[in-house]
Amino acid sequence: MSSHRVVADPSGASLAAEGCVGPRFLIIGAGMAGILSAVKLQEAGLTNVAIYEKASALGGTWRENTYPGVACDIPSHLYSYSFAPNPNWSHVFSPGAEIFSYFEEVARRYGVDRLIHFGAEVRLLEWRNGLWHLETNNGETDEGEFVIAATGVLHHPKYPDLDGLASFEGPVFHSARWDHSVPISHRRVGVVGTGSSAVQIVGAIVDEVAALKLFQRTPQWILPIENPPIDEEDQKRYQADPNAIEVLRKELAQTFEAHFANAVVDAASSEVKVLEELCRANLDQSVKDPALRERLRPDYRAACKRLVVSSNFYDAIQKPNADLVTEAIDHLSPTGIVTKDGALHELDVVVLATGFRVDRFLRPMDVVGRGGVLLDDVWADRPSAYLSLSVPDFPNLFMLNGPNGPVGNFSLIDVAELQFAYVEQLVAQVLAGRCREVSATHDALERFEAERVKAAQKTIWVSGCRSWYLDDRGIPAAWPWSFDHFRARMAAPKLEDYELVG
Ligand code: N01
Repeated sequence: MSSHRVVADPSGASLAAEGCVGPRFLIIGAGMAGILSAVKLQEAGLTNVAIYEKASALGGTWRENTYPGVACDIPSHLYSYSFAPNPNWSHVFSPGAEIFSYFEEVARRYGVDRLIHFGAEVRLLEWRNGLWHLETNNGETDEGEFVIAATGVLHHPKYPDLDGLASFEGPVFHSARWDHSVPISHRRVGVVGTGSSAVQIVGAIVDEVAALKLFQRTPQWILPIENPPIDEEDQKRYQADPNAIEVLRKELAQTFEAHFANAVVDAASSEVKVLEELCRANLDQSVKDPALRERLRPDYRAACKRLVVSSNFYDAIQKPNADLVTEAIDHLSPTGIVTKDGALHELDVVVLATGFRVDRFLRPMDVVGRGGVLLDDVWADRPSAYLSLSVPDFPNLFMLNGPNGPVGNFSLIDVAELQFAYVEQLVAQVLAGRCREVSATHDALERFEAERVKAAQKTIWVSGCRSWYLDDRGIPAAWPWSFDHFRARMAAPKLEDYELVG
């Protein structure tokens, strides 16, 4: 450990430092959770921090998703750091570019931007002699006592395995790799997929394109939520009185917890039934043509897949230049998409809104733990981590928004803040000299996995649909308990579930 003295609160619950440096923290990723970690470490006086970011800009998902219509489906005043409320949000659900600017501004304000090594993709993390050794693809190396993996969940685009994809002569790109050099005005655009990304894209581009074809493999339930602008008067009120934002945040958090986060983990809950009713009424009232309405009607329960919210999707798909294609895709030809019935849908541009590989986390980097254990081997079947943040034999490495954590229907910022406060308490064990290494025990992880898999049987996610929540066994890779339970588990670590070494 560095010679600079770092002191821990005698309770072990909070951190403080004397001098400007202490143990070194290597943060992987300069997205929402990476920025949060750097802010919180500095706040605790732990200033020996480096952030490694593979791209040339910060912002994570908000840097990568720039497709037309991109926005967060968590209200902006809730999808903000608790320590950095933003009185100036333009909409209840503000656009992606505004969220991106918010993260840039917070990073600048808290001096996080100067800690970031851009263009530095971590290719190796290896635990050697009590330190994490890091190597990047551009030849940088570093060493530190702690690693915070803030690598995101919805990060690696999933490209569909469609025959003839390469033969299509026009531009083809993934929703998270939108090619802004490709004009779409007055062109024929095909969108593959009907998740949150596709629904936002369709609503945003339908009036601009000549023809829009939406290739639907599975219909979605759509929850109608309006997105009004926040007027100047309210913005001024929030500027003058930060407490007003705090009150609003509390209200929003309560609403989201009660009606979404806590509801979806109980398929029999009355709140889920309310969501189902709202979605059914939305479809019945919004779509005039009975045949189209039935083609848009899912045969599974609302919220089984990640619930899609939209105030304009049904309008968009009923426009004269829009066409819902429900026949399965057979292949792509040089001029368009050919469906199983042999029809050629001629297109100029194809957008693959086909989702993400959600089992990657730290990968593809090589992570080598104690005794040469490879994370790739440990996760050969599927990723797992105790409470989604610690893996046995990978000491002093903590994940934010790691495997099987709360991923949907609540602000991931709140999730990451609670996780970080928990991680700080584990780090405090080391800083207080109680140990040099801390990681979950094998037994704790096994117990957690067994409990999680059992609890998942009650959730709406296993009520009969295909979704990105489900792992290769059909078990939701998500937190299957209420948000209150998550908050309670994050309040303080049970140290008996951790191996404290040295
Ligand atoms: O991805 P998805 P997404 N042939 O995985 C279809 C967050 N997010 O990017 O349902 C044909 O949900 C697939 O079909 P099916 C949010 O958490 C949030 O839209 O599997 N189709 C599905 O329709 C969200 O849940 C926001 O049958 C194929 C679609 O592609 C998550 O990101 C905005 C196919 C993929 O849907 C992911 O959303 C955007 C194939 N071979 C994203 N392969 C907001 O905050 C896949 N599909 C608003």
